[in-house]
Amino acid sequence: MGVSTISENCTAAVIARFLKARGVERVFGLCGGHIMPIWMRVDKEGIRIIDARDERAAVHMAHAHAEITGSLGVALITAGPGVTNAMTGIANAHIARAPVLVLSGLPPTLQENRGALQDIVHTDLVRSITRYARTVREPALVLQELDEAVSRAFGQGGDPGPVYLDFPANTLRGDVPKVLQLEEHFRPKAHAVLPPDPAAVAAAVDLLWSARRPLVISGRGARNAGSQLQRFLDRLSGVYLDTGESRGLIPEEHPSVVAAVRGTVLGEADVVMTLGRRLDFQLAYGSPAVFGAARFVRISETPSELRDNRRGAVEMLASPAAALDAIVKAAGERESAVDRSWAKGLRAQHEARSVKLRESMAAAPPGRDGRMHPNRLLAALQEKVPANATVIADGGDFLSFARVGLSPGTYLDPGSLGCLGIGVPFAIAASLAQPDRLVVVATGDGAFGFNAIEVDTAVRHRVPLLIVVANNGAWQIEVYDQATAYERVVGTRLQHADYAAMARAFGMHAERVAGAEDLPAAIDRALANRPALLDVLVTADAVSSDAKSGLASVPDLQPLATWDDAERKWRRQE
Ligand SMILES: Cc1ncc(C[n+]2csc(CCOP(=O)(O)OP(=O)(O)O)c2C)c(N)n1
Ligand SMILES: [Mg+2]
Repeated sequence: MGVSTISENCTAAVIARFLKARGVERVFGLCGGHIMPIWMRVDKEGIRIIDARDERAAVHMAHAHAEITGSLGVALITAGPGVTNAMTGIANAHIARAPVLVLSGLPPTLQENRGALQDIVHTDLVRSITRYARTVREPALVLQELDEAVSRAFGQGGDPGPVYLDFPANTLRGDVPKVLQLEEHFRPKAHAVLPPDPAAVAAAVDLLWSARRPLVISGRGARNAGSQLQRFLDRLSGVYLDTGESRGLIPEEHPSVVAAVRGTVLGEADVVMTLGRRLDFQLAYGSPAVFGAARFVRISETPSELRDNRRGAVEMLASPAAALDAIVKAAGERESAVDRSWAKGLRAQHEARSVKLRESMAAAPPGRDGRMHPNRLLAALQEKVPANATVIADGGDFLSFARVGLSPGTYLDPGSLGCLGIGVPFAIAASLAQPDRLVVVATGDGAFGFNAIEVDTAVRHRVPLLIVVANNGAWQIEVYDQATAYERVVGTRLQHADYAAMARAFGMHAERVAGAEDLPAAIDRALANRPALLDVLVTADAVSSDAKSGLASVPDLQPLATWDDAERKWRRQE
């Protein structure tokens, strides 16, 4: 062959060495000629390649790797349809603000614009869903582009999120001059700590420590500040809500945790502190219609989480861990004005509701079709799944049930993009990143279908995950919306397809379960034979809280019907 990648100084080799130097142990990808030089060099560096069956799944995997480890997730995808397939995954990482590096190829520059195979301008396609999207044609500039892209991915100077680079095939084969292979570009960069402004710290202490009913809400940006947050909550004695983005950050036993009475808390708090959390649709956009006259303290090291929708009485562009430490230190021995009986009352309500939920889940009656309630399945799973397990929830109704019904150590779901299909790919990356933990996918049958082929990837790479499909033969949350709002159901019913047989075709242990009494033994067998899939027939009659709240019907002003009503009323007043 005339073209080869044998030179130790070719661009592809330098890219692979860069990834190695940055501590990348595995990349997720799908091969193609336009990236072959990188693919082969990455392997030669001893970086493991997890070869997926769709570029979208590969990017979902890189995304989950980033979420779970806090380090860079890397996806290696080919040109043209490789990039267009990947776009859903990139968009999801963009909304989630996850540090993902996507690398792709291009036809050789000598064929540019001549109608070459897979020639399409990728950077234009991904521009709006990446922090940085560039084509690198000059080998001499490859290292500085990689270095910059990774810094942007981690949000140095902006928001974190996915970044994209591609390289024409001839660039990958071209040599990077030795003198330009500078150590400063290879060297891993420490995450810069943004110290809080002392004046803002003093103002935050004044506001929080004089509040009667302070509420703290954490999100993505708080993930590495768990111990600092716990100390802060111990001192303040306010109440606390995690959100999907930072689920499990504070242990359930902590007296500030009041997740089960979220709706009440939002309306009662007088000071609300957001820590690395956007005031997005899950938090009613921070609207006064829902939060009343509460004043806000906004803390984040990321602009998008600092002042979206509501301005803070105090705003701190600072690293959450450093900010919390500074606040606790500045508060010193000062006694907070928190209404202890209010906080205690909410905690008691939370505990009572949680206990009631557990009891009612295990006893949930079957539907009119005689099939088991999804909560029966979740109760059986909760019994068997260790407390430190990672759960990936996916689907419509079933996601809604699983979010409440399972209490794992780590939790991921489709996030604010509502990106159905992340289940299996997220779980593959999560399991590889946490080999000592059980990783469970709890997915609706519809959601499972998008990336169902990735059971093959799990088998080939011996990834010991457990997939549980809640098979109600429908995109059920949409069925419910149609039936209640339109009195007609169209294009939302599926079949009770045999997903267990499908998984067995790829060599996975799989069983179909129809009876709730058969679940414990089936779960035991599945846990002992991972990777495994359980295809569990559940009733379509179960109405989830997301279905009831009107989330699926997309009201005009707010995501939930009650918030929408409140917002309407509030806007009408003069
Ligand atoms: C990629 C994508 N397509 C469509 C939707 C709209 N959607 C949201 S929930 C849902 C139904 C999910 O069905 P399933 O996974 O079977 O869960 P179920 O509601 O039946 O429990 C659909 C179609 C979406 N969020 N994402
Ligand atoms: Mg379904």
